[in-house]
Amino acid sequence: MIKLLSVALVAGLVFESNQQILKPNLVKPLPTKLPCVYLTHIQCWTNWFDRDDPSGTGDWETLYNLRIENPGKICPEPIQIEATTLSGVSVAAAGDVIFQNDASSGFICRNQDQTLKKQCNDYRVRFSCHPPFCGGACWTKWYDRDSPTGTGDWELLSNLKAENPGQICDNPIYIEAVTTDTMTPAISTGENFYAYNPTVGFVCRMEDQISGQCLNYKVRFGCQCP
Ligand SMILES: [Ca+2]
Ligand SMILES: [Ca+2]
Repeated sequence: MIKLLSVALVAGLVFESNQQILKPNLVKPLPTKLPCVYLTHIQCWTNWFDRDDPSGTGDWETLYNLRIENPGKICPEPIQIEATTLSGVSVAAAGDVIFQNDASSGFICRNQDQTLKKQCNDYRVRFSCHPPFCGGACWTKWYDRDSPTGTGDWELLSNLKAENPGQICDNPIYIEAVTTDTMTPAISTGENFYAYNPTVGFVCRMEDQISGQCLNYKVRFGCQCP
């Protein structure tokens, strides 16, 4: 669920002029040498893992063993761990004494630590991760090539690519535009945009505004992670 929410959060920044969200699966892979920033506020959960049961000394869901048994399925540096019983009951509600429960080493419930019964519950664990493990986008730096002094603020992808060779992927999947002074999202300024999509870029024309003026915007592009 969190993975879906995270993707929706990023995709929500992307609007064609007709407000349709672009599909990221139409994009070619990025050359690996392009500069890239991963947005660290994006997080996703791995699958649930249940490698052990409490019949021996306890329920050992250690990160070390999980990595060996599930190669590539857990990111190098998990941020959080979540453990529940196999039926979904939280650790706190299950009431067992837990020996270890952290994102750097995993989860252990030892039978010897339980006072009121002989065995731990059977637990499953999952870990939260950042991009690029989550998929999601790899972001360029911010660009502000124009100011709204002529006909408007023109931050076209074609111009930005020509002026910044090798910095922007061939087919960006997301675009984000904010004002240069207060970082206000473009969609919150109330101005009308002639273009605002990751294929064309961003344009605010004076003639489309009631005030006859545009704010100054900067843009960045989200590319498929290498
Ligand atoms: Ca288990
Ligand atoms: Ca600008």
